[in-house]
Amino acid sequence: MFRDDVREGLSQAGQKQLPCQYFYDDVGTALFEAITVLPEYGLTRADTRLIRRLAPELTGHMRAPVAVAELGSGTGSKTRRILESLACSGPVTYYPIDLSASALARCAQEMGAFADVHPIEESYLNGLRQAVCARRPGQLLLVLFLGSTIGNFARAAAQDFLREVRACLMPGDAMLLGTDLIKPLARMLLAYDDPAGVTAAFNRNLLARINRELDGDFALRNFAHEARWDQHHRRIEMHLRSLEAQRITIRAAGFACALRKDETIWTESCHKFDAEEIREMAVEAGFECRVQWLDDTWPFAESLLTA
Ligand code: AVJ
Repeated sequence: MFRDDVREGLSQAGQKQLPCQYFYDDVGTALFEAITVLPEYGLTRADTRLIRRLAPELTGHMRAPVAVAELGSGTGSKTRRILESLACSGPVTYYPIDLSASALARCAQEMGAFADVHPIEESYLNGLRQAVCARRPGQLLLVLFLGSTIGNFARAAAQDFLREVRACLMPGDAMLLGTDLIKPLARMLLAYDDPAGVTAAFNRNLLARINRELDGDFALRNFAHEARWDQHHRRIEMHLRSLEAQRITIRAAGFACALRKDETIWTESCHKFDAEEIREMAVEAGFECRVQWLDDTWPFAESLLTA
């Protein structure tokens, strides 16, 4: 719950943190849409290019009838091509799973032309379990986890997550996993700290959201956006650095905290992978990595993992 997670994250003795899932209020979702069209942020375009390439090949790996469950579907904009392609060989049932009711409503509206849509407003695994229960006899299940959202998990948690997904599936089912790959450092840092300041606004909006929804008194100009590369964990970290010593009160959480000058709040981890590592994680989780599609403009992989 937002209030409790904020209190817990900001009362940490060591590194203060705020969970990245709270980036996505309406303002944050709009800012993220803007990030996806930035020249410096090639991730979403690479994901879209690969989906355009692989969609026609999917029917070769998944015989109809197919049910598609998408984790973190958002509005489902990238999924249309996959549904269209699968619909060529039979009726498709689509379960978009997301915590945002407004995104799910738009998704149902836009995807209704290509599939029988059943939105599930739930967290990833709870939603997947609902979709598994709802699937009809003889229907294969294709789980979509696109856009390198898995990168927000720590590596061990990502491995556990893949195992949990595998445990929900039957032989013949599959998962399509999108992962951003390691690339030259300068390119990775620019993608999370663009000159136009869109990512900085996306990051600071988290403080603005606390002010809006939890009656906080963060002065946003007192915080600098920072993107760092952690070589050991092979991840980009986003932080908000306090430009001076300050005291923050969050009235709706009955809580106040002090920040030292240069102390940071850690707001997101974006782990980067290599293609072989994904294949190893798949096998470790009980999948077979059937095919990997790699983008050659922006290092990114789509991996089809079969159960
Ligand atoms: C939506 C988690 C894939 O990690 O690149 C973009 C979020 N954060 N810019 C990513 C994000 C800053 C994005 N994911």
